[in-house]
Amino acid sequence: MRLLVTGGAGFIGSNFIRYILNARPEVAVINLDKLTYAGNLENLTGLEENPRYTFVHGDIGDRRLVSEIFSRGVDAVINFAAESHVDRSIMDATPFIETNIRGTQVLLDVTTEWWREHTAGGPPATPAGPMLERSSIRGAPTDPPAGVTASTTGDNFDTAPVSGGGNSTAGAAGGASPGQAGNGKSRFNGDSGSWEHGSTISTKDLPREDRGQPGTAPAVAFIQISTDEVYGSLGPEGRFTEESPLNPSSPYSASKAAADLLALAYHRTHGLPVAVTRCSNNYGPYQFPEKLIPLMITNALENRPLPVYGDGLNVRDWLHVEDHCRALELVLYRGRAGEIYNIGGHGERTNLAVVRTILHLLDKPAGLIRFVKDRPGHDRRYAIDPSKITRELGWQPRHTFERGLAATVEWYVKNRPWWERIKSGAYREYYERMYGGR
Ligand code: NAD
Ligand code: TDX
Repeated sequence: MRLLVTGGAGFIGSNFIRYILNARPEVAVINLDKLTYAGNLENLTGLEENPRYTFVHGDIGDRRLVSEIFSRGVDAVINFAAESHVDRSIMDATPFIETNIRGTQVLLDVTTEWWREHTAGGPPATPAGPMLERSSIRGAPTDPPAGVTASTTGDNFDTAPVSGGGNSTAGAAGGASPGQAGNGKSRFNGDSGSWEHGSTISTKDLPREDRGQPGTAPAVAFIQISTDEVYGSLGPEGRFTEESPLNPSSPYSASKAAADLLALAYHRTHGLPVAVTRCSNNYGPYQFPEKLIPLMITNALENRPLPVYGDGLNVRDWLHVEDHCRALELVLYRGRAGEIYNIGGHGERTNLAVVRTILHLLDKPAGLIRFVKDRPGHDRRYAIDPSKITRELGWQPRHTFERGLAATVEWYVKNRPWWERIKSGAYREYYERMYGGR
């Protein structure tokens, strides 16, 4: 099965790619990522030579590029790509609207086009239900189209060869690969509209169709990765269910809510087998140090102040990223089209409790905590009721917050060069703008 994973150079996407390649030998991943400030190819170190992994540098809003990727074979899409930081959306909502809404629309359009073309007689009358029969049908691999003009972003992109996973034997694994030139990569030049190195890619060099193995086909064609933030803020009681009304507070969460509704509308209108997942706050390795947990760990390690918004009593429901990845695997293989699945780790904590635990784990003084001006529109409490995914797909979180947080702190201690490079770069400028006047 060939999965198009968007935003795979970010925190959750990169964890998912590692997870799924390890868990599912029949899966090959194409990672489409724009490499914004949050995209970091170092998150995927070690996968470069993996024949089941391909990186494409580009924008999900680039229709031509997305169509080109589909023409080379895709069985399902998982859309992680997004502008993901609430504080940035307060400073400038524009990229949030562009990527989270318009980008998602382009992905949905192209996926729907593919779905129509490859579903005999058009979309099914009753869209719900597994797509087992259709899963192995994909666009026949073709040469890169002659005369492809520059992408709308003007991006160039590199592709490492795609190999069919599972029972596919052709492709790059251990031998000649499409357009391979020395470093094992072909490069599409969006400006000239041509493939560089490796002359033309011949159809016979492209990987054969992976027809999947019994039980290994996707149940849905498109998973939209959403967030509990679309539900807005809770009071001290209650938890979000899939039926809770949408009531987003920030430009970020409003853009995610719009994308959810678009995805569900493409299911209802066009029959595209879509599932929407809404998870709570993730934590774990490779999280960009602008989000609460990695920011606090890295600041504490540098003996810098820990900026806590407002009174620090806002509550988030923490989910270890690996538990999230397992939930997504289940939705991919067994989820029902047209459904929403809430994913939460039963990990409600106040921000202050999280920060104090981090300081304790690092043996740093509580005096590092600084209460700073609150975030405008700051949601007070999130809490997810994950009983639907537990009931229907048998998912349960495996990480307790205490153990997961301790392991995460340890990861940041051991991987100092990873976050130091981020913090010493463009991030510093942003950090000044965000916290300078607070
Ligand atoms: P992230 O910011 O770490 O990564 C986002 C990735 O998307 C980056 O690699 C970035 O380069 C890429 N990207 C951005 N715009 C793009 C575009 N136009 N085209 C292609 N790639 C683009 O985000 P994350 O924390 O990994 O979140 C992933 C998804 O999960 C997002 O959709 C987010 O809304 C959702 N989510 C995250 C959390 C969380 O706690 N981190 C919780 C709930 C939901
Ligand atoms: O410096 C800080 N100080 C602070 O008190 C930061 C960065 C955050 N906070 C607070 C704000 C929130 O109450 O910590 C909490 C968590 O903040 P973030 O890490 O920014 O996450 P949040 O706003 O809850 O959103 C996250 O979870 C839902 C992700 O960033 C979103 O992508 C996801 O949809």
